[in-house]
Amino acid sequence: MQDSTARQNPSVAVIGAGMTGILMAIKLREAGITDITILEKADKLGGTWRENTYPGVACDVPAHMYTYSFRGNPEWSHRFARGAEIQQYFQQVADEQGVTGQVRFNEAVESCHYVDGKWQLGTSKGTQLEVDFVVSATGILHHPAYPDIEGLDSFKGDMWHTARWNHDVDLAGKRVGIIGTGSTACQAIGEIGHTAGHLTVFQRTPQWIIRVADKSYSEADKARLRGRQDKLAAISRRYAFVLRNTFSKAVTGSKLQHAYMSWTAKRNLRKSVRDPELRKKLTPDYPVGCKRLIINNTFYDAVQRDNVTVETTAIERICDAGVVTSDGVTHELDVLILATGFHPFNFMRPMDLRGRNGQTIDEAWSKKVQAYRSLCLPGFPNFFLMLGPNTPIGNYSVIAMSEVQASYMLKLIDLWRRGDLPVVEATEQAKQRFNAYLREGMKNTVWVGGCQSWYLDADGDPAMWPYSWQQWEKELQQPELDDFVRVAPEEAEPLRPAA
Ligand code: NA7
Repeated sequence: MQDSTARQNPSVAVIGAGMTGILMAIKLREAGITDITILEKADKLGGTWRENTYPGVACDVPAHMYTYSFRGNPEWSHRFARGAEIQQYFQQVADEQGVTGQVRFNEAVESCHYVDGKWQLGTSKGTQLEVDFVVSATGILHHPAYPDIEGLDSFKGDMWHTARWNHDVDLAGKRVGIIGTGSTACQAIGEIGHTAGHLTVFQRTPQWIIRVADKSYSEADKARLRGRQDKLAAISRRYAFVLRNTFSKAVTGSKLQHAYMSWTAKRNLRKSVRDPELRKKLTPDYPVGCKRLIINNTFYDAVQRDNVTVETTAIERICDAGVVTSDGVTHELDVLILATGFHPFNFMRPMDLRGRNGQTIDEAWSKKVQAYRSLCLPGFPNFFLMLGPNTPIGNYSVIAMSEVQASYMLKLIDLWRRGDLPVVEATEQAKQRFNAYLREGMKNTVWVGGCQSWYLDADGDPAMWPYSWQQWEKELQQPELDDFVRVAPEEAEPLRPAA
């Protein structure tokens, strides 16, 4: 074990400079840890908000709640902030806090191996780094999922994924197709329905949608909030109170809240879509909230425009001219947009991550993608996975979740600094206990309602937090020492062969 002086200022590598990476850099420094290296694969920070620039991109959590608790933002233009201003907010906070200057841009971590009590990192620039701790802040939804449809590459027009928007192509007057009707597609359709000559929406599964008024903030509104972090915090708390007691409860077992949420979504569809045939096409056959509930005010209006068609016949293949559906019709297109979501279980891949004894992350996760408290992986000492498996709580702010995780993680690092933990490594038993507890809670949730969604892992189990927000906060208040390895494996007495 290192001596206590060497442990006072551990070296930490933070992988990723998105919302959680920026947060970690700030929180580590507040805890007196100064030896921090932030490695970012791209040339800008911002993560998901840097990558998603499609028309209509916005956050579906109210902006005043989708901020760091220590830095409210008086400048939001709308209740639901637009992608570009969220990106600007993160950029601004990182600049103010001196984080931007600490980021090594265009430097992806390619390998990360635990060797002799330290993490050794190799980057795309060919540099090597040795640190005590690694924080993987690589985000959940950043590996675009391309659909496995025959002939996808044969399409002769322009084609792109929503997370790789091609701003060089003007959609005005063009025949555009979009595959998918998730949160991203609904936002994009609301915008491109106005510009495309004709838009065909290829819908495999309809979604439940609710409207929440998106008020815009005037200059006077903003002026009232400038310099008033107390007021901003109060607004954030009000939104958090509402979300915790409505959406979060509705998806995790409250029958009353779920009935209300269902009524709201069904009423929205009934009131918004006049044509009964179209309404039927847009009516899901699974419980409200089973897939992530879509908060959107533009989709239903867009699909009722004369230049927009909702196509529900299954896609058979893609050909050079467009999309061929199973009824034999070829939908000729100039542009095909893939709003087909992300691979949420890839986390820090394709990084070559190896823990103790050379165990790879693929080996550790060969049976199931699981963690202890979403954050720690047995066999991977002093390694933290921000927003890891079972973090999301339905439609809640991931920033709030990250802040709770960050504070829990710093308590663990403190235990290591004081020498109370030889390494920060959850035991396999603790991980199994934690995951059994999650499975138990999952039975009461709406996510086991029989739908397909990115919430589900390869076995069809929801990788969500199945209890309340309050429970999440309470359980991450203090680490339970017994759930962690107490003797560093390399220092444990070697087992004697039986006599
Ligand atoms: P989602 O919510 O995963 O939506 C993906 C959409 O793409 C969904 O409608 C899928 O239909 C559809 N899809 C995926 N593959 C295919 C194929 N092969 N054929 C037809 N349709 C397909 O991703 P989003 O980007 O919208 O949202 C992700 C999150 O980002 C969102 O929840 C917010 O948190 C931010 P399906 O429903 O599977 O039938």
